[in-house]
Amino acid sequence: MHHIPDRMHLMLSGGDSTHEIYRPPGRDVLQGIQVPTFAIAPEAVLPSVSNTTTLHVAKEARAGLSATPKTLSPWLFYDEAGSDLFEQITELPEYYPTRTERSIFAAHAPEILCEAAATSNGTPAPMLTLIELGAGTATKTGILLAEAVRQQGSVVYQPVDVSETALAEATDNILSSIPGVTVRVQVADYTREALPLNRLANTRTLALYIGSSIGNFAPEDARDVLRNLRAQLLPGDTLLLGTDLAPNGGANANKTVATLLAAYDDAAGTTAAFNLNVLTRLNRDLGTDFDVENFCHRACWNPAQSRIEMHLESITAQRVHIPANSAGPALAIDFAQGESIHTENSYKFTTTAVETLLASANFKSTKSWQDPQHLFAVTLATAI
Ligand code: AVI
Repeated sequence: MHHIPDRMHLMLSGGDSTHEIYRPPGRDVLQGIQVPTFAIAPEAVLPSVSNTTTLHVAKEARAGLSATPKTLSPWLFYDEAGSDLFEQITELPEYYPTRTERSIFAAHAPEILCEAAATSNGTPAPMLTLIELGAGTATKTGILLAEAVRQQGSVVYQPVDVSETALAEATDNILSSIPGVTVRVQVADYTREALPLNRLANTRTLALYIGSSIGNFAPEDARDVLRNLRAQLLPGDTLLLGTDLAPNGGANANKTVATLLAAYDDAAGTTAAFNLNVLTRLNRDLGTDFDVENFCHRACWNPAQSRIEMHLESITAQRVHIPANSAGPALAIDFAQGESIHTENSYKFTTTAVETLLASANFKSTKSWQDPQHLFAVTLATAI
C-alpha cells in the first residue's frame, strides 16, 4: 500500500514574483486541475498530468536555484520516495507532532464535536458535515468521524486534496472501518481555488485543517489560506486547526528548542534523507547533475520568525547543471562551500499567535486543547 503524507508545502511562482503558499500532498501534484465532486472512484475522471507536473518541477527548480539565497519549494519533497520518507518521519520517536495531535483527538473528540455543534440559544444541535483541507489519506480523521457518527448517527465527510490517489486511499480506509460515513471527495487545490462546499440543508460545517499544515506557510499566506476557507463558510460554521507550539509556547516550559531540532534532525537520518531526496528527484525528473554526497541536511531554529528551517548545505564549492528543457535554456548553478538551498519553513505558534492568525481571517477562537506536555495545540474557532 502506498503512503502519502498528510501535507506538503511549496513555493509557487506567480508572474515574476515567487511567493510561498501551501499545497496538500500527493506524489504528483495536479496543477490547476479542478474536477467536480464525486464519490469513491476519482481515477476514472482525471486526465494524466505527468508532463504538466514535470514542467512545474522544472520552473520551480530554475527559479529557486537562480535566486539569492537559493531555495527549492517544499512540495518537491513529495515524489514517491519522499512521500514514503515523510510517512516514516511521522513515526519517528523524535517527530512528536503526528502522534501528539492524534492523542489530542483520542482524548477530546467527544468534546470537540459537541463544541462544534453547540448552539447558544438552546435550539437542537445541527447536523455537522466535516470537510478536510489537504486530507491526504486522512489517517487521523477517523477518530473524529467515528465520534461524529456516535453523536449524530451518520456524517458526511468531504476530504479535499490535489492527490486523487490519496483520496481514494482515504475513502477506502474510512468506508471499510467506520460505518455511517458518506464520503464525497473533491480533487482541488484549496490554496488557489474556491472550495464549493455543496452544503446540505440544515447542516453546519466543521472544517478540519490539521497536521500542522498551516505551519508550512509564511504568515501572510497562512492568513490567505484561512481567508479563502472562511469565504466558503457561514457564520457559526467552525474550523479545527492543528498547530505545532513554539518553544515555551504552551502553558509550561516543557518544550525546548532541542525538542524541535531533534524532530527535524532525527538520529536515524530519516529527515536528512527526506531533505536530500529532493536533489535525487531533480536529477531524475530534469537530468540535473547534483552529487547528493556533496550536500548535507541542516535544520535550524529561527527565533525571530518562530520557525524551523531546513536547508541543504553544499559541502564543497561546486557547479551543478540544469539541462535545457521546455522551461528554459541550459543553466549552470554555482555553489560556494557552505552555501545552502533553503528547502522548508515550519512555523511554530504561541497560543496568542494562533488566535491572532484566526482573527485575521474572521474566525473567533472558542476552545483549544493541548497534550499534557504542551507540545501541540488543536484549536476550534467559529466563523464570525
Ligand atoms: C508536512 N509538515 C507539517 C511537516 C512539518 O513538520 O513541517 C513537514 C516536515 N518536514 C520535515 N519533517 C516534517
